[in-house]
Amino acid sequence: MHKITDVSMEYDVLRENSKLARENYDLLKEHNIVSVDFMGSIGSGKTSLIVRMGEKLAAKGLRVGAIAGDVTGEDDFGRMKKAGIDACNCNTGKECHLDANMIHKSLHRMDLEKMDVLLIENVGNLVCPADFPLGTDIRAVVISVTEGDDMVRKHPEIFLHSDIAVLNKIDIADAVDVDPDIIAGDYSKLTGGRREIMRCSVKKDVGVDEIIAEMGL
Ligand SMILES: Nc1nc2c(ncn2[C@@H]2O[C@H](COP(=O)(O)OP(=O)(O)O)[C@@H](O)[C@H]2O)c(=O)[nH]1
Ligand SMILES: [Mg+2]
Repeated sequence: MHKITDVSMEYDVLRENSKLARENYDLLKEHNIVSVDFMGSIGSGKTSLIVRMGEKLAAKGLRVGAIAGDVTGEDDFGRMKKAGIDACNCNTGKECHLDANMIHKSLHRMDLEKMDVLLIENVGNLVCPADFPLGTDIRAVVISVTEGDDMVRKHPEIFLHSDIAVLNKIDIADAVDVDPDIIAGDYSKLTGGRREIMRCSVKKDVGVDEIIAEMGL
Protein backbone atom coordinates (compact mmCIF):
# COMPACT_ATOMS: atom_id res chain seq x y z
CA MET A 1 0.00 0.00 0.00
CA HIS A 2 1.29 3.52 -0.83
CA LYS A 3 1.98 5.94 2.02
CA ILE A 4 2.11 9.73 1.72
CA THR A 5 5.94 9.66 1.99
CA ASP A 6 6.18 7.20 -0.90
CA VAL A 7 4.07 9.45 -3.07
CA SER A 8 6.04 12.62 -2.33
CA MET A 9 9.37 10.81 -2.85
CA GLU A 10 8.22 9.62 -6.25
CA TYR A 11 7.08 13.16 -7.05
CA ASP A 12 10.53 14.54 -6.13
CA VAL A 13 12.32 11.96 -8.29
CA LEU A 14 10.14 12.68 -11.30
CA ARG A 15 10.42 16.44 -10.82
CA GLU A 16 14.23 16.21 -10.62
CA ASN A 17 14.22 14.03 -13.73
CA SER A 18 12.13 16.60 -15.63
CA LYS A 19 14.55 19.38 -14.66
CA LEU A 20 17.57 17.42 -15.92
CA ALA A 21 15.69 16.34 -19.05
CA ARG A 22 15.13 20.02 -19.82
CA GLU A 23 18.87 20.67 -19.40
CA ASN A 24 19.67 17.76 -21.74
CA TYR A 25 17.22 19.12 -24.28
CA ASP A 26 18.78 22.58 -24.12
CA LEU A 27 22.32 21.17 -24.42
CA LEU A 28 21.35 19.09 -27.47
CA LYS A 29 19.62 22.08 -29.07
CA GLU A 30 22.68 24.27 -28.47
CA HIS A 31 24.53 21.78 -30.68
CA ASN A 32 21.67 21.45 -33.20
CA ILE A 33 21.39 17.73 -32.48
CA VAL A 34 18.14 15.87 -33.21
CA SER A 35 17.63 13.13 -30.64
CA VAL A 36 15.46 10.04 -30.31
CA ASP A 37 14.79 7.83 -27.27
CA PHE A 38 14.07 4.23 -28.37
CA MET A 39 12.07 2.44 -25.71
CA GLY A 40 10.53 -1.01 -26.08
CA SER A 41 10.59 -4.66 -25.14
CA ILE A 42 13.67 -6.80 -24.71
CA GLY A 43 14.56 -8.28 -28.09
CA SER A 44 12.07 -6.21 -30.11
CA GLY A 45 14.86 -4.96 -32.38
CA LYS A 46 15.89 -1.62 -30.85
CA THR A 47 19.63 -2.12 -31.43
CA SER A 48 19.01 -3.54 -34.90
CA LEU A 49 16.89 -0.49 -35.80
CA ILE A 50 19.46 1.96 -34.41
CA VAL A 51 22.26 0.25 -36.34
CA ARG A 52 20.24 0.20 -39.59
CA MET A 53 19.17 3.82 -39.12
CA GLY A 54 22.73 4.78 -38.27
CA GLU A 55 23.97 3.32 -41.56
CA LYS A 56 21.24 5.03 -43.56
CA LEU A 57 21.70 8.40 -41.86
CA ALA A 58 25.48 8.23 -42.32
CA ALA A 59 24.90 7.54 -46.03
CA LYS A 60 22.93 10.80 -46.11
CA GLY A 61 25.97 12.59 -44.71
CA LEU A 62 24.69 12.93 -41.13
CA ARG A 63 27.01 12.37 -38.18
CA VAL A 64 25.35 9.85 -35.91
CA GLY A 65 25.93 9.26 -32.21
CA ALA A 66 24.26 6.70 -29.98
CA ILE A 67 23.94 5.82 -26.32
CA ALA A 68 23.56 2.13 -25.51
CA GLY A 69 21.46 1.81 -22.38
CA ASP A 70 21.66 -1.62 -20.81
CA VAL A 71 21.59 -3.00 -17.29
CA THR A 72 25.03 -4.47 -17.78
CA GLY A 73 27.55 -5.39 -20.48
CA GLU A 74 28.79 -3.98 -23.75
CA ASP A 75 26.94 -6.08 -26.33
CA ASP A 76 24.79 -3.35 -27.87
CA PHE A 77 27.55 -0.78 -27.49
CA GLY A 78 29.84 -3.12 -29.46
CA ARG A 79 27.25 -3.57 -32.22
CA MET A 80 26.85 0.20 -32.56
CA LYS A 81 30.59 0.83 -32.65
CA LYS A 82 31.04 -1.92 -35.24
CA ALA A 83 28.47 -0.14 -37.42
CA GLY A 84 30.62 2.98 -37.31
CA ILE A 85 28.37 4.87 -34.89
CA ASP A 86 30.03 7.15 -32.34
CA ALA A 87 28.57 5.28 -29.37
CA CYS A 88 28.71 5.65 -25.62
CA ASN A 89 27.88 2.77 -23.25
CA CYS A 90 25.56 3.50 -20.34
CA ASN A 91 25.04 0.66 -17.86
CA THR A 92 22.25 1.27 -15.38
CA GLY A 93 23.28 -1.36 -12.82
CA LYS A 94 20.01 -2.41 -11.26
CA GLU A 95 17.78 0.24 -12.83
CA CYS A 96 15.20 -0.92 -15.35
CA HIS A 97 15.28 2.35 -17.32
CA LEU A 98 17.58 5.20 -18.30
CA ASP A 99 17.00 8.54 -16.60
CA ALA A 100 17.88 12.11 -17.47
CA ASN A 101 20.84 12.15 -15.07
CA MET A 102 22.46 9.14 -16.77
CA ILE A 103 22.01 10.81 -20.15
CA HIS A 104 23.38 14.07 -18.75
CA LYS A 105 26.56 12.23 -17.72
CA SER A 106 26.79 10.37 -21.05
CA LEU A 107 26.42 13.60 -23.03
CA HIS A 108 29.39 15.05 -21.18
CA ARG A 109 31.46 12.04 -22.30
CA MET A 110 30.59 12.56 -26.00
CA ASP A 111 31.83 14.98 -28.64
CA LEU A 112 28.62 16.89 -29.33
CA GLU A 113 30.39 19.21 -31.74
CA LYS A 114 30.71 16.29 -34.14
CA MET A 115 27.13 15.02 -33.98
CA ASP A 116 23.94 15.76 -35.95
CA VAL A 117 21.71 12.96 -34.67
CA LEU A 118 21.69 11.12 -31.33
CA LEU A 119 19.93 7.74 -31.08
CA ILE A 120 19.45 6.51 -27.51
CA GLU A 121 18.59 2.89 -26.77
CA ASN A 122 16.69 2.64 -23.50
CA VAL A 123 16.68 -0.48 -21.33
CA GLY A 124 14.35 -3.17 -22.69
CA ASN A 125 11.16 -2.69 -20.71
CA LEU A 126 7.62 -1.59 -21.56
CA VAL A 127 6.84 -0.10 -18.14
CA CYS A 128 9.48 2.02 -16.36
CA PRO A 129 11.02 4.12 -19.19
CA ALA A 130 7.65 5.78 -19.84
CA ASP A 131 7.91 7.84 -16.63
CA PHE A 132 11.43 9.12 -17.30
CA PRO A 133 11.75 11.46 -20.28
CA LEU A 134 15.40 11.98 -21.20
CA GLY A 135 15.11 15.33 -22.96
CA THR A 136 14.99 13.98 -26.53
CA ASP A 137 13.00 15.52 -29.38
CA ILE A 138 11.26 12.24 -30.10
CA ARG A 139 10.26 9.27 -27.98
CA ALA A 140 9.73 6.06 -29.94
CA VAL A 141 8.51 2.68 -28.72
CA VAL A 142 9.53 -0.50 -30.56
CA ILE A 143 7.68 -3.78 -30.20
CA SER A 144 7.73 -6.85 -32.41
CA VAL A 145 5.26 -9.49 -33.52
CA THR A 146 7.12 -12.14 -31.51
CA GLU A 147 5.72 -10.70 -28.26
CA GLY A 148 2.15 -11.62 -29.22
CA ASP A 149 -0.76 -9.44 -30.30
CA ASP A 150 -1.61 -7.94 -26.91
CA MET A 151 1.30 -5.56 -26.13
CA VAL A 152 -0.64 -2.35 -26.82
CA ARG A 153 -3.55 -3.52 -24.67
CA LYS A 154 -1.24 -4.59 -21.83
CA HIS A 155 1.07 -1.54 -21.86
CA PRO A 156 -0.98 1.46 -23.01
CA GLU A 157 1.04 3.97 -20.95
CA ILE A 158 4.27 3.64 -22.90
CA PHE A 159 2.44 4.02 -26.20
CA LEU A 160 0.68 7.12 -24.89
CA HIS A 161 4.04 8.57 -23.78
CA SER A 162 5.59 8.02 -27.24
CA ASP A 163 5.48 10.10 -30.39
CA ILE A 164 6.09 7.14 -32.70
CA ALA A 165 5.30 3.44 -32.31
CA VAL A 166 7.05 0.77 -34.37
CA LEU A 167 5.95 -2.83 -34.94
CA ASN A 168 9.05 -4.79 -35.99
CA LYS A 169 9.69 -8.29 -37.39
CA ILE A 170 6.66 -8.30 -39.68
CA ASP A 171 8.67 -10.73 -41.84
CA ILE A 172 7.92 -13.50 -39.32
CA ALA A 173 4.35 -12.58 -38.33
CA ASP A 174 2.90 -15.73 -39.93
CA ALA A 175 5.53 -17.96 -38.35
CA VAL A 176 4.60 -16.76 -34.86
CA ASP A 177 0.89 -16.77 -35.65
CA VAL A 178 0.34 -13.08 -34.98
CA ASP A 179 -1.87 -10.81 -37.03
CA PRO A 180 -0.23 -7.32 -37.26
CA ASP A 181 -3.66 -5.82 -38.03
CA ILE A 182 -4.80 -6.62 -34.48
CA ILE A 183 -1.85 -4.70 -32.99
CA ALA A 184 -2.35 -1.86 -35.47
CA GLY A 185 -6.05 -1.73 -34.57
CA ASP A 186 -5.32 -1.58 -30.82
CA TYR A 187 -2.86 1.27 -31.34
CA SER A 188 -5.23 3.21 -33.57
CA LYS A 189 -8.01 2.80 -30.99
CA LEU A 190 -5.69 3.87 -28.13
CA THR A 191 -4.71 7.05 -29.98
CA GLY A 192 -8.29 7.90 -30.93
CA GLY A 193 -7.66 7.05 -34.58
CA ARG A 194 -5.05 9.81 -34.83
CA ARG A 195 -1.98 7.60 -35.27
CA GLU A 196 -0.89 4.44 -37.04
CA ILE A 197 1.74 2.03 -35.80
CA MET A 198 4.69 1.90 -38.21
CA ARG A 199 5.22 -1.66 -39.44
CA CYS A 200 8.74 -2.68 -40.32
CA SER A 201 11.23 -5.47 -40.74
CA VAL A 202 14.66 -4.21 -39.87
CA LYS A 203 16.07 -7.50 -41.07
CA LYS A 204 14.56 -7.19 -44.56
CA ASP A 205 14.95 -3.40 -44.60
CA VAL A 206 11.21 -2.82 -44.96
CA GLY A 207 9.69 0.32 -43.44
CA VAL A 208 12.91 1.76 -42.02
CA ASP A 209 13.05 4.63 -44.53
CA GLU A 210 9.47 5.53 -43.56
CA ILE A 211 10.45 5.64 -39.87
CA ILE A 212 13.37 7.94 -40.71
CA ALA A 213 11.02 10.19 -42.71
CA GLU A 214 8.45 10.24 -39.89
CA MET A 215 11.20 11.36 -37.53
CA GLY A 216 12.06 14.18 -39.95
CA LEU A 217 15.66 12.93 -40.34
N1 LIG B 1 13.13 -11.88 -38.14
C1 LIG B 1 13.57 -10.72 -37.68
N2 LIG B 1 14.45 -10.69 -36.67
C2 LIG B 1 14.85 -9.47 -36.24
C3 LIG B 1 14.39 -8.26 -36.80
N3 LIG B 1 14.94 -7.23 -36.13
C4 LIG B 1 15.73 -7.77 -35.19
N4 LIG B 1 15.69 -9.12 -35.25
C5 LIG B 1 16.42 -10.08 -34.40
O1 LIG B 1 15.86 -10.02 -33.09
C6 LIG B 1 16.88 -10.25 -32.11
C7 LIG B 1 16.88 -9.11 -31.09
O2 LIG B 1 17.24 -7.92 -31.76
P1 LIG B 1 17.93 -6.70 -31.00
O3 LIG B 1 18.14 -5.63 -32.00
O4 LIG B 1 19.10 -7.18 -30.22
O5 LIG B 1 16.76 -6.31 -29.97
P2 LIG B 1 16.78 -5.32 -28.72
O6 LIG B 1 16.93 -6.16 -27.49
O7 LIG B 1 15.46 -4.62 -28.76
O8 LIG B 1 17.91 -4.37 -28.92
C8 LIG B 1 18.19 -10.37 -32.87
O9 LIG B 1 18.52 -11.74 -33.00
C9 LIG B 1 17.88 -9.75 -34.21
O10 LIG B 1 18.65 -10.25 -35.28
C10 LIG B 1 13.46 -8.33 -37.90
O11 LIG B 1 13.00 -7.34 -38.48
N5 LIG B 1 13.08 -9.60 -38.27
MG1 LIG C 1 19.46 -3.90 -27.61
